[in-house]
Amino acid sequence: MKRCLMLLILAGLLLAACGSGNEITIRTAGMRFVADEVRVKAGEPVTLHVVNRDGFAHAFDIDEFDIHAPLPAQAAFDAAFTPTEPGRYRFYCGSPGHEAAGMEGVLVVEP
Ligand SMILES: [Cu+2]
Repeated sequence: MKRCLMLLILAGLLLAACGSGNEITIRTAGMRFVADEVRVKAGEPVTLHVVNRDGFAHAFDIDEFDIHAPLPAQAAFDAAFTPTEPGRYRFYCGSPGHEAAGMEGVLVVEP
C-alpha cells in the first residue's frame, strides 16, 4: 500500500514536469498556419512544434527570435525559446510567395 502511494506521487510529479512551460503545435494547411494566433506568457519557456503535413516545402520564421527554419515536406521542427518582452511578433513562411499568399500569423506574448 505504501509502495503504491509512492508510485502515485512519482507519477504525479512526472505529469507536472511534462505539463510545465508552453508546448504549442502549429501545423501547415496549404498556404495557412493553423493556428495563426498563438498566445504565451512572457518569461515562460515556449516550445513551438511546427508540423508540415503538406507534400511541398514550407519554412517557419520569426525574425525577432532569430528563428528561420526550413520545413521540408512531411517534416517537423521544434522552436524552443523564452520570450521576455510582451508584444506581438509576426511569424511567417519564408518560402517564396507563401507569405504573400497569407502564410503568416502572430505570436502574442502576454505580460
Ligand atoms: Cu509555406
